[in-house]
Amino acid sequence: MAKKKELIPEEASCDPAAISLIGYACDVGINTSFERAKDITPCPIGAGGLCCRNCAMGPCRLVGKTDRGVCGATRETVVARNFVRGVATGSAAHSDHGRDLAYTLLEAAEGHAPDYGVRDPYKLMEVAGYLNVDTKDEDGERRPINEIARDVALAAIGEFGRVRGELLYLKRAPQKRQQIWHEQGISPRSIDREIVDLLHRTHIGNDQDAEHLLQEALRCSLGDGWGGSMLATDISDILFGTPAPVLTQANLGVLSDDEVNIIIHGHEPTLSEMVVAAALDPELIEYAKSKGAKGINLAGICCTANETLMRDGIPLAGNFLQQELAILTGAVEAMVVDVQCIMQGLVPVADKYHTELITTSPKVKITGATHIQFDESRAMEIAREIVRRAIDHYPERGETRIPDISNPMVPGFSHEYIDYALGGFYRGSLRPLNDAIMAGRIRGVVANIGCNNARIPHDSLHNYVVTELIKHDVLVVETGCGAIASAKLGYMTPETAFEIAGPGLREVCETVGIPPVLHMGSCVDNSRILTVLSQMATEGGLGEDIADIPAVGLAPEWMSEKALSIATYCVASGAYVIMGGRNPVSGSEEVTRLISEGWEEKVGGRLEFVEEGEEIVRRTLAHIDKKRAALGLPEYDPSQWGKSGDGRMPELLDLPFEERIEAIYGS
Ligand code: NFS
Repeated sequence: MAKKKELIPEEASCDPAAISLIGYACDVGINTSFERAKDITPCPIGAGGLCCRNCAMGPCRLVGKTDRGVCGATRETVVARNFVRGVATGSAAHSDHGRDLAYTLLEAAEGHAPDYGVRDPYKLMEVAGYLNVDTKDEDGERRPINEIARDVALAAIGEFGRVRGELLYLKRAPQKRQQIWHEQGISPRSIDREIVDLLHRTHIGNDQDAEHLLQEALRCSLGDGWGGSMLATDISDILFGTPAPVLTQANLGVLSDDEVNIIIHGHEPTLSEMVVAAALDPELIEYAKSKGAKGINLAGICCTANETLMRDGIPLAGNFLQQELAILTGAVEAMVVDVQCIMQGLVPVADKYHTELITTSPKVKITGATHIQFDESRAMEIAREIVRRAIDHYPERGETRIPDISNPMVPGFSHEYIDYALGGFYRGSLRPLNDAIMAGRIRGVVANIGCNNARIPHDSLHNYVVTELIKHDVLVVETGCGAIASAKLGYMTPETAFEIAGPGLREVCETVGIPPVLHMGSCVDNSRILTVLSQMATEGGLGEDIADIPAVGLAPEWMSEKALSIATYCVASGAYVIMGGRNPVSGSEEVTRLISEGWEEKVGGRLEFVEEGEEIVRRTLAHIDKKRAALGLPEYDPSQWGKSGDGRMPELLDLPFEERIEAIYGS
């Protein structure tokens, strides 16, 4: 019998906090996703998209001489159908999240959810404008905030099932982009309709033309990016505040040895914002003290973490592959989850500890977990109940092993804040960013986003590509688990610019006081990146469309279907997108061509899957330089920059005065 492969922690992750806990799990024989990824060999047929199980005549595995399924479906059709089903599911997940927030706003505005309200009225007014909601009455007087909020919520909900026309938010894209969508017939008619339409097409006996299927995937994903996700971001900002920078910490070291630790995990801010408030309640803090704890400590995992991080500075415990590891610290009294990216593997791990895993969404129950269903009308009451339960577990805590590892970070870069940082309150603008790109101080912009994937050493590709890019003067913006990887690495402080960024990027970061890697939020907040790109395109100097900008989207460790939807809407918006890991359409050369060259001809963006970090960086920089050349911008030349700025001060201060003056001003 073959010897079982051993899990080597240093090969499974490059995060020292994760490595120590993976090692511990191996020592005590607790099964985690790292162990399971080692034990389960991925099915090579499914991995390439070649297994069709859309009807009961199959599953048909199109390998070897089998080039058609029982119904006659070709490899192209099967591979494309599998891919677009992923896009539809990802769009559904993001968009349904947006819908739930719109209903929360409606409940709040109508007085049925008394714990919620409009926290950012400016954002409400802006969104009212996009959704054609009047903010003034017939006499020109400002309507009451709650009336506007109600109408905004209803208009937002209407976008999901819009009867005629197309999504209102599409007009937020540059004119040229809107024109391309119209010419290609891919402007989404409503959010839900495109998802249903795409799923309908993949039923047996429907759309059996790979290119045609992929065309609808573009439309469906646009309903996510410029619809469901953008609404999710906007309404979260209205309800919970638009993010601005805040100082906090990232990695498992944020857990506390002498406080009640509660982890919030999942994606929606609705309950977690209430848990944040409940954890500050003096009565509950006293209750925690009565159980022997010093207080209550909250930390987040995945995108719920990103939501509360961006707005409240709640520290990050870790990203997707750290969810089981957090429980292995033995220091977590409760893990409270809502929707998406929650591993069922949490249950057996939590069973070994005093940790209570609590599901809260009406859409998510996990066998073996406690279910406390969330209800907006009793939000604070439920949050308090959850916090109280966590406190009750504190006396059951045994030995803990919290890695003493965390890094400071400054998140909170909403597009509104970036505008403000670059231009101030009265003349907020992206002009300085465009100017820096045009001059070549910033070579280009990369959005590095997406998940962890247990098939790829945890955080390794995120860390590699981000380091290489900022070294080469590329400004990196991030969301999701990619952002958490960079935060843990310590890249999200302005000081990082001195140490790692290339000379031009460093000058910009010093001038504005920003990190070279900007945390822009959760995965639905990729809509913030679309907004920034649109503004850059309309600001002038970088062409007139998103496709003209020297920018690339990366998801080097992707694994979720939401990532497929994000990648597809970024391509449909004109971006070049590279995803790491396995190519899910590798079973068909034709589909691989259709999503790259094929989509580039239609919409200007292309999607590629590349496994090696070096190649991802090479293609990214080549694309940025190609776009710079097409715009007639000067060739990237880092030797021009870095002769000014605070970053040189430590080195200059060591020089005698005369030499220092000469170094600064020349002889
Ligand atoms: Ni995005 Fe966020 Fe992480 Fe991936 Fe999951 S948490 S929505 S899907 S795993 S980045």
